[in-house]
Amino acid sequence: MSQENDCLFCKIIAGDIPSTKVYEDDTVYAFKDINPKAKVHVLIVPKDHYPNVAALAKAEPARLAHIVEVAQSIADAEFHGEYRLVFNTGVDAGQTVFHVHAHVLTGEVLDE
Ligand code: DGP
Repeated sequence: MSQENDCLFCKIIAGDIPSTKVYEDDTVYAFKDINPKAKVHVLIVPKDHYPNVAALAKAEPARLAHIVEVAQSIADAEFHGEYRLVFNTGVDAGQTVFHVHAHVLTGEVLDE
């Protein structure tokens, strides 16, 4: 796995910073967001470091598709398969952690 020094989510994946695991396999890790914006708010990250979703899509499109599958399975379990999937990309779009992460928002009816 390629990881980066001083990356918060690489440290979470490595177990150096605690998190509440929702799902894990060989390629991705999913955990509860520390500041939930919905009843269920899960972050899904690739275990390898990519700075944003475009970099992941270019390098490993199958892993991006897998992240969507994992999001679907979380929503299937939590809220009849319906969910919002968000990738903030860039500071001005609200990205604060530069290790690509999918926000999965579900578990309740969401406002627009
Ligand atoms: P973004 O703004 O799209 O980069 O989202 C970063 C998210 O990461 C934000 O919703 C809060 C979450 N977050 C930040 N630090 C931690 C942490 O230490 N643990 C967990 N579980 N989530 C974190």
